[in-house]
Amino acid sequence: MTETERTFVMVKPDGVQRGLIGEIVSRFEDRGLKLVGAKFVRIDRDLAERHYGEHEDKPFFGDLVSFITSGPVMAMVWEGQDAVAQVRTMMGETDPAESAPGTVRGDFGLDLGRNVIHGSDTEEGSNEREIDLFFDEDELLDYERSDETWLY
Ligand code: RTP
Ligand code: MG
Repeated sequence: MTETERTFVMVKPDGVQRGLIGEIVSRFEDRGLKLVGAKFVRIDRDLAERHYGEHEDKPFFGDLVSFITSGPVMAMVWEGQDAVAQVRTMMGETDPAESAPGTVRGDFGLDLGRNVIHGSDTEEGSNEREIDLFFDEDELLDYERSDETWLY
């Protein structure tokens, strides 16, 4: 049984610099997901370290925090049936070189660092944790689209 859920998505600094926000938003809209929150922000070091806290002992942690704080990001919350897994599928693999054409990273990613997009992973609670880090409750909008019969 599929479940309506929310997931946290971010166009990373490289995606913003390359003008890929619209392209990425379009893909999720076309897939039928619903945008329920969005903000264009520059992440500070504290938020970056909390967001990527699971990687704090990894050798790439310093570079990852520097990169994600290097310029503005487009932070979003998307809702739909199995939204977390759907977005992960549409993103591709962590390494663009291993990502299938048709995925965001397979089409636009350059390397492990500059991989354009972040999405919550499927680990239980990751999506809620990341949404809470970036958004207040009143910044997430409940609304009906014109045709809920044909979309989620
Ligand atoms: P993300 O969290 O950014 O959506 O990426 P992900 O789930 O696909 O991959 P994750 O394992 O969570 O890694 C987070 C980010 O760290 C960088 N990374 N570098 N040098 C390395 O071996 C390495 N491994 C991961 C990537 O930029 C990845 O997106
Ligand atoms: Mg991850």
